[in-house]
Amino acid sequence: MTDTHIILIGGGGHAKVMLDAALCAGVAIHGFIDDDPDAPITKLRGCPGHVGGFDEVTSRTGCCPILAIGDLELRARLIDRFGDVDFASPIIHPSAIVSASAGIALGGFVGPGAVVNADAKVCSHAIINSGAIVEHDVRVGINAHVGPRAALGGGVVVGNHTLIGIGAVVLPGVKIGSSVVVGGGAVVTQDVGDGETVVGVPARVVGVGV
Ligand code: JB3
Repeated sequence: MTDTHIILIGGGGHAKVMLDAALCAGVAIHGFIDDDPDAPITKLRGCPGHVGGFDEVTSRTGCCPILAIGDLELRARLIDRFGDVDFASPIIHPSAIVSASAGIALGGFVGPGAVVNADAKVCSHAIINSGAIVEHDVRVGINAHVGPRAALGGGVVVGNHTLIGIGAVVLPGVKIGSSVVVGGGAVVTQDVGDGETVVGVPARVVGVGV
């Protein structure tokens, strides 16, 4: 699919990072949607124009939105709201190392210095943030977020809408459910159930949110 007009959904800090990656990769961004027309992204050189609301995207052919907001619950709501709109191809920073055998699905983002290794699968709308490491045979679920400098060992499974916090480590083969929060800097040594929040070294369950 050739993206004609990529529209960033959101204009805050995460959108700035995505715009930066797109510009470095030579990917043209047509505009951004945000509730605030003066959102932070407008301060960036090369910032695209603020376009109208959702109708602007869903009604115009050739418009391909991509989520550029960090909040996973909001992202999940927006995915539902957009329905079967064609989302944009993933935006991948040119400094990221992505194996030829890895797969990054539509709407994904791979940040600067990230590594996605052999046979890893990153599902739609997932975020692999700056410097994160996704090792071989890992599966990152829909709309999951692997935070900056987090590291997923070989064969790890991450569920949908799950946050792996900044600098967290998940040992090889561990399975993490959906809608999980792994706290920043945690070291996950055993499987984590849906909706649980785990923190610490070794990571311990501190709450179940689902
Ligand atoms: O930690 C890192 C590396 N990045 C964080 C990222 C993952 O999440 C970042 O530091 C922030 O914590 C967060 O980035 P995000 O989501 O860009 O946060 P913020 O700077 O607050 O920008 C959110 C933007 O989304 C604001 O400009 C809001 O106006 C806008 N927004 C909120 N709700 C919305 C909606 N925009 C649209 N189009 N629709 C909405 O419903």
